[in-house]
Amino acid sequence: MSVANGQYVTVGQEVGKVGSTGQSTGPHLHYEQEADGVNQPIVIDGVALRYSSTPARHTSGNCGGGGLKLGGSPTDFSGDGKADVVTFTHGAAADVYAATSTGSGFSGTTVKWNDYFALSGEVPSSGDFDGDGKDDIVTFTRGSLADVYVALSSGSAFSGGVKWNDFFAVGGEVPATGDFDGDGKDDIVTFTNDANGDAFVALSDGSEFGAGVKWHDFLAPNGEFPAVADVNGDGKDDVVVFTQGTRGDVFVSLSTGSGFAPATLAHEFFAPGAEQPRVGDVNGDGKDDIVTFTSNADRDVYVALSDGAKFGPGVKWNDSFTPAGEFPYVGDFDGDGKDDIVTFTKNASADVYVGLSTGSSFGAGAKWHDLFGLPGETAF
Ligand SMILES: [Ca+2]
Ligand SMILES: [Ca+2]
Ligand SMILES: [Ca+2]
Ligand SMILES: [Ca+2]
Repeated sequence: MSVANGQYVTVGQEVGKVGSTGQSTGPHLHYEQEADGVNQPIVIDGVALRYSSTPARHTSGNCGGGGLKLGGSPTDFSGDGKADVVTFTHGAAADVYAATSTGSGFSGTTVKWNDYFALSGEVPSSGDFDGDGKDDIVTFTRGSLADVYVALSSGSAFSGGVKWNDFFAVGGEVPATGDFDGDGKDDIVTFTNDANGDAFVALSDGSEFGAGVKWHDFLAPNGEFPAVADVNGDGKDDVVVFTQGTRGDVFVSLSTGSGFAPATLAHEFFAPGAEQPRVGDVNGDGKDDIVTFTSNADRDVYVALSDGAKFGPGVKWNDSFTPAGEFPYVGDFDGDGKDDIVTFTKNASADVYVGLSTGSSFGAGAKWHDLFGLPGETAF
């Protein structure tokens, strides 16, 4: 904090800096304005901030999924070739709702797929861990327990959570999923994301994840943003690292099937600052590309296509998609082989918009669902 308790402040004065402490998963600042215990409207840089829906706490709601380093994961829970969406309520209920794609919308507003999974503070993700063609869900407790639970998809529900690893992604590490050995079953990776920059992988055997093995000893250090993608299209998932900040460098570390090769610079200025980087094969050539959402008043979406080793120039594929505060993601929602974009507004109306890929641009956002991914939930 930049000011003392009880200090008088004026418009334009710095009251605190963004940081990452406690249970947080990314830089953010808790901020609230109260008068006699009642929340007052907050506007910062012309953007109105909402409050959490939890009545016992008056906390700004800008600390939700936006801080999570979720770069992309498979979400075809029904196994029909079209990506679906899922939301984790966390809190006491810890419910999981999924809405499946019809190719032109998401259906199933209130279809609960699991009623106790991914408690508050845990990091959920998705992948096909048993290799049956239907994507499953995983949750990383992190902290000192560092347990990993999987709930397999039946195509219309997720099973009860089963512990697949009992020591992986410790403390505030950044976990992700991908098929790193190319056997058709998605595995897990965790980045210590600190000065050590270690990356550990635990391979799936279809019913559990093996012990974590160090696959790289300096990848995505110091809060950089790691994502998992098959950049060279060989069937083994690789790691893409966005340094963000003022450099905006992008590094790629290819999977050898048993380790990650030395990282190479693959793009020189992409997803700088607080932009939201993602990965996916947006032109359908079998090689995963990089996407960034400026997530500001410009609402721009830029793409850089993979040539198998590097990413080409950044090109604007949509100029009005994701304003600040929303959570964008990537998936092939219409099943044409080209990954599309989705955004969860994460406000009171909790709308979900999709922009379909033409192979060289994303179409205008169309509302595919009108109440999904409420404030405080993790939806992707
Ligand atoms: Ca695998
Ligand atoms: Ca690869
Ligand atoms: Ca591609
Ligand atoms: Ca598509």
